[in-house]
Amino acid sequence: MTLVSAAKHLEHAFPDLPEARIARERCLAPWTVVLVGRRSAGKTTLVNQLADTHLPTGLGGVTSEAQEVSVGDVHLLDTPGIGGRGAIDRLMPLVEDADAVLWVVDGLHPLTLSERRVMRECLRPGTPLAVAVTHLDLVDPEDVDDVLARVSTLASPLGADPILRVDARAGRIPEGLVRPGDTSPARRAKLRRAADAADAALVALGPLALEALRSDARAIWTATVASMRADLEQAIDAGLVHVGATLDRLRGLSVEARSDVSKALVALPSPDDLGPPRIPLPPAPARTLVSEALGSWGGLEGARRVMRAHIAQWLADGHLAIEEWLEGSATLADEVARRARAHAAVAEARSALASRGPRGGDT
Ligand SMILES: Nc1nc2c(ncn2[C@@H]2O[C@H](COP(=O)(O)OP(=O)(O)O)[C@@H](O)[C@H]2O)c(=O)[nH]1
Ligand SMILES: [Mg+2]
Repeated sequence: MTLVSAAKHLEHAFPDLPEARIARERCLAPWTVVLVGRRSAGKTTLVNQLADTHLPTGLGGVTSEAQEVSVGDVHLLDTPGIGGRGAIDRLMPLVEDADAVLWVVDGLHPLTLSERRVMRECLRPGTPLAVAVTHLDLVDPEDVDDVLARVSTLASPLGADPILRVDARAGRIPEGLVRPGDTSPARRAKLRRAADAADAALVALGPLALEALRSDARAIWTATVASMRADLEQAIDAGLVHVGATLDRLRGLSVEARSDVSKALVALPSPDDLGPPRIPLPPAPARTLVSEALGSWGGLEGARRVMRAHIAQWLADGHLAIEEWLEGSATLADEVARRARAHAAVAEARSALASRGPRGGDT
């Protein structure tokens, strides 16, 4: 998976997460190619050639501050020349944030010690690095190959590829010079931060809405039935009801309890397609002469037993109804799927970041 598709995955999974959007935007943003090299190597001339601009060059036009110029989806950043004090401090932040670096090397002074030292300090490992060797028209044609060989020997250990001969003032600039691949460590670092933020956001979302809702709903139902049972037990203890009357009372109370529970459940934070659950009422007691007679003979203990059995059954029926109520919600099912996709997207983005070698190629 490319960096960009990893970023898109992340954003798709977290449409509401600004970090994911920012990472995607950064990964799709124009490439920043930073031109570095000694003063008068031909950086600004090269930028003018590539971007069809007229920035001042030569001795009268020494670049004193970094300047950005756009060429299609690439931003070229022209920089002051390496040389003098403070070059590392000036270049480091620019090079660190670069998607690619174009090292402009003056073929008349190919890769001085200070130039190589600055580059070694500033370059992040893995940053695509191309080298353009200029001024070769002023080099004795017999020495050109030696110059290029020297540049190759000294720049290759820093990861330079390709190393091309360029006349900055005329002719076409080879494409490969400013077209970095999908390899920028700066972008990878940004995407890694976005994946971390997405992970943190997933954790902050807490358990799935479904789980929280289920446990809240179960708690409300259990508490309602328990309080009803306590009321009935009180009535039985006070000798107010025998078996038959217990069942009547149970039914009356359960109508109230069911309506209370429905109100409480509908008020829970839940997707809006979740109407009230269909909690059944306890079955109506069979009223026969025999049961009436048994009821009045059963005494308080009999009333308690009957009441407990009915309540236990009703409690279980209610839990079942709540499960069905939750499972029937399309919005909740969507939320469950969305979370699963989000987890998968973060994992994919992470493996896309991990599966590429230091130079960015698939390993
Ligand atoms: N002969 C020759 N002159 C070049 C070449 N590249 C750049 N120059 C000249 O070198 C001078 C310095 O170029 P400039 O772009 O200002 O260098 P910078 O300091 O790296 O930005 C300018 O006068 C350019 O015209 C080249 O390949 N051959
Ligand atoms: Mg310049």
